[in-house]
Amino acid sequence: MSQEQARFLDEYARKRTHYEAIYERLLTSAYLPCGRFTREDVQEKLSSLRANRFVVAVCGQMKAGKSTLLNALVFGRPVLPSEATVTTAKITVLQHADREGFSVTFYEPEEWRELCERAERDEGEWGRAFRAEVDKAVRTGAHPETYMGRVLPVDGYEELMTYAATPDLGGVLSPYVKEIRVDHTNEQFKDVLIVDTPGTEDPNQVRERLTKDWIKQADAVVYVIYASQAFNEADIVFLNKYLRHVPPDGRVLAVNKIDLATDIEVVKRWVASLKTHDRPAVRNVAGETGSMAYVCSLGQLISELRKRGLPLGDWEQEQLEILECDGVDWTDPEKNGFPILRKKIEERLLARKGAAILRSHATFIESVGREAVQEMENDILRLQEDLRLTEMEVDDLKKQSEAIRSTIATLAATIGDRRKRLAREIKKNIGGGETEIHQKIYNIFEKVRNKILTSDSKKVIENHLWHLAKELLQLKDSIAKDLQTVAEEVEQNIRNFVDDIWNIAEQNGVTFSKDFFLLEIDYMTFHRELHETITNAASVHHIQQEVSDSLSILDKFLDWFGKPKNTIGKTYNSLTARQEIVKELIDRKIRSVINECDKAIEQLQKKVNIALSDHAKRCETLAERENQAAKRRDDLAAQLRWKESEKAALERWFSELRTGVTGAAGCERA
Ligand SMILES: Nc1nc2c(ncn2[C@@H]2O[C@H](COP(=O)(O)OP(=O)(O)O)[C@@H](O)[C@H]2O)c(=O)[nH]1
Ligand SMILES: [Mg+2]
Repeated sequence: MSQEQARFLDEYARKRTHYEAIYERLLTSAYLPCGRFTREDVQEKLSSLRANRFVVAVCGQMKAGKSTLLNALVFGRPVLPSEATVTTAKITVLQHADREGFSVTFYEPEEWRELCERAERDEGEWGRAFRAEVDKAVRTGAHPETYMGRVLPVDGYEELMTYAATPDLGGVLSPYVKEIRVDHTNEQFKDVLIVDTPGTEDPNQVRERLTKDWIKQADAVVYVIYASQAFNEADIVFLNKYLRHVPPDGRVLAVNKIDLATDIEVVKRWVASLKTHDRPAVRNVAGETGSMAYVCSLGQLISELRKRGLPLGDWEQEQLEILECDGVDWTDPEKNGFPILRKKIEERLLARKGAAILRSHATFIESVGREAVQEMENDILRLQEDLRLTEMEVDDLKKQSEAIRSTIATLAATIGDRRKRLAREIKKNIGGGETEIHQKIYNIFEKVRNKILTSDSKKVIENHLWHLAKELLQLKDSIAKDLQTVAEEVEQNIRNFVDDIWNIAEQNGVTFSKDFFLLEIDYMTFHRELHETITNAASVHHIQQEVSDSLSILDKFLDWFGKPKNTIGKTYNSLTARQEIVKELIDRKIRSVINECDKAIEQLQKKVNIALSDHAKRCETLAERENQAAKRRDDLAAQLRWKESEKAALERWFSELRTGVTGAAGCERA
């Protein structure tokens, strides 16, 4: 292999690995699908790159030495059998594997039917032979139906002969076999499928079709010619018929058995003369002389056997003696032309397909890359826009909830304040009145008690009692008035309290829920009720009653005046008790007013709290939304960062790839 070829092979292997890595990365990345490319497309490309093999089709007339040439080239020992007859010839596919082995493929049922029909009609040698061999096979009990369409592994060369040799030599199943697969371990042909086709002008139309298919997909075709009859009619016909469509850089013409040519120079002159031949068909073929290799396959095969230290069998020994007859050492590669043949095959394979494979993958990867980058750019734009909107949303939500929070705080503070003030005021008004009233009652009673104890004039006592009665009546009025004032003040305070809430709410743009409006209606009801409570208390009906009760006690006291001292003492005590009752009664009234007020205010506070808690809930929802939006924003930002870095990586990656593409094209030119 030339240095250049070796370099290219290295380059090919390197790029192939590189592209495989790219496909793998694409498949594990989030780029796919992108544009018109799906994961499956990429997967398919990767499989094709992995499975990609060069195909070399070897053709030529029967006995031209195709199998011998391949044995020398690929195995270095005789592995491919020499088929003896046209019926038993098989298409043999050589492929690289971890270890050597064989398998056979039988004809498909339809192919077999087609063959049988054809053989029925064929009156020539092939038809007769085919029918005879099938009869023989059937007679041994090997019925075709058992085998058609199957692929069987073969255990060793001996068994292979059952399928490959002529029925005479034990190849009972040979007529049923369409194709033989041979696994070899020659690293040099790791990526190459080599097909040994049976001769040209094959009467077996199924086999001929398969041969044609192989030639069609071949990257290089090696046409083997028997030197001593080079370019006979059959060669000209085949070359014109099948190889015209194979580009010249895909063909190698191997002129074999040069040891048998009387004079190789005569052959070469003959080949050269073909260029000016009268027949265009011959001239066409002559155009190929540039890709000719003159070889002695047998010589090379023996040399390979020796190189491997394998013993020569009787047949090889015999052949060697024949080869040595003319005094030329055909086992010498310099003489047997194999290095040139090898080089030509490699050149054709690598130049034609190697670069094409790399180019096709590079182009594919570039298109995927372009679309991926494009898609990523679109994604990035979309993400940027999303991010902008989300950021705005976060800001807006934050502002909204801040406004509500501050409103609630202000309201809560004001309401708390107000409530305290209101409670203080009520206490002050009523509480103040309470001590005053007590004091007054105490004074009045005290005065009377003193008079009673110190005076002995009935007139004077009577007089004092009258005073007492008058003062009590006055007191009654004054209590009534006091309580009336308290009621008004309380009402005013509550009115202020509610107004405050409304004002603060209005100033802060708080919209209260429907509940809050209902609340206002409640306030009205509450006002009325409170007013009534206070007025009822202030009407001091009961106080009046008590006072008049006291007066009647005093009346009785007057009646009893002049009675023994102990009666006076009793009356005196009962007056004192009466004083306590009046005091207690007034106390109760006042306490109940204060309680009522407190209760009412507490209720009011509760309702305001409910309204505010609605607000607080709204605020919580807003905060939750803000959190979510912020999370979305962070996600978007992270995604955006990731996309941007991925895009940069992709671009870097594809720019490296472009350099690779230029490399492949360069190799192709080389
Ligand atoms: N003298 C000579 N005989 C050869 C050479 N190559 C092949 N043969 C013989 O030619 C015959 C046919 O070879 P084979 O490889 O089976 O031809 P195929 O039908 O084209 O596959 C065999 O007997 C080979 O030993 C060669 O280079 N020199
Ligand atoms: Mg053969």
